[in-house]
Amino acid sequence: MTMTRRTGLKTLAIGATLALGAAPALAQTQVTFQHPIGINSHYGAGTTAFKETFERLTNNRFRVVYQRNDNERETIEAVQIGTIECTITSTGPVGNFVPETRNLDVPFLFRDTAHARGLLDSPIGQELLQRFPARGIYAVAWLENGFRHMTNSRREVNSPADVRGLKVRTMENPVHMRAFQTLGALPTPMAFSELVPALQQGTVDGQENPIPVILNNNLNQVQRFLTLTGHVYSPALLLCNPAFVSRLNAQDRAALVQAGRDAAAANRARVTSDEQTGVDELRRRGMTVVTQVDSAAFQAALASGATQIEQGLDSALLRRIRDWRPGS
Ligand code: EAX
Repeated sequence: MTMTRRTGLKTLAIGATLALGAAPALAQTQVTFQHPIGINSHYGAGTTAFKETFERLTNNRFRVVYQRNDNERETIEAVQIGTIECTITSTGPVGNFVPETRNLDVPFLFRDTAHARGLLDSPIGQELLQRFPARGIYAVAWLENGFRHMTNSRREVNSPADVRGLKVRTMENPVHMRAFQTLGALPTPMAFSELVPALQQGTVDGQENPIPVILNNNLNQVQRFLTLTGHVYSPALLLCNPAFVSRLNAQDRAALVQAGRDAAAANRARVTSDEQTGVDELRRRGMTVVTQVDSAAFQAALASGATQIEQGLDSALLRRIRDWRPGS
């Protein structure tokens, strides 16, 4: 295997050792894909589907290589400067790059998964994707992280009152931080890469994430209590470096778009299956799970702080999202 380097993209000559009468070596361009949580996860299902489709539709002129990176802000910056080609990230830190996406991070904004997925696939969701190029990022597709739930190692959380005083790790997301402040918690923003050590050392008592993340990252090993708050929907995005995309010919660009669609479908299917089986699995791993949650109380507690939580957001867009119905 020989390596040559050209404009940051790696071109690989495969079969260079096959000297005698061999067909000329197939030049392959490497597409470096980074995201957290590993390949055996809801994000990994997206990456695997993307790889399969993109390599097939480009006749293996490209090779998608996955690398784990649990710091989403870092992977977005790497996509912007072109040290990697693509990433899958939650909207957690994305608002720091494309502030319009923060509108999606409001607690209890989406009624259910169908509302969230439908809205993101609708013109409203697609319009938001068009806000990325101006910030040096090509947004390929909406993927999914899932509805977020609370875990902690101090006590069972059954109502908003139980959250008061808990040190809770949040994503680097001011909307989420304001929401937990409203509940009387002490929010600490940090990258996912710092979460497990912070929980082990007791820097924070708890955190909140969708079942696929808690499951696939074995957070049951550092957290005792899980409460199915479902307090906010967590979208994810497949983002690529604009220069990489602009170098693609029309056929390869179409392959990228199709690979994005297949990635979204595989990712969502994995979230659905993790959510169906994950709670029992986490209970089996020893977590104490609170399923009967007073969701109305959480919604009321957060509604009392709505002005503060939604400050600086687009109230007209929030109304459109809340009012969205399939076919509307
Ligand atoms: O995107 O930071 C988080 O809690 C995210 O949910 C995680 O990185 C997966």
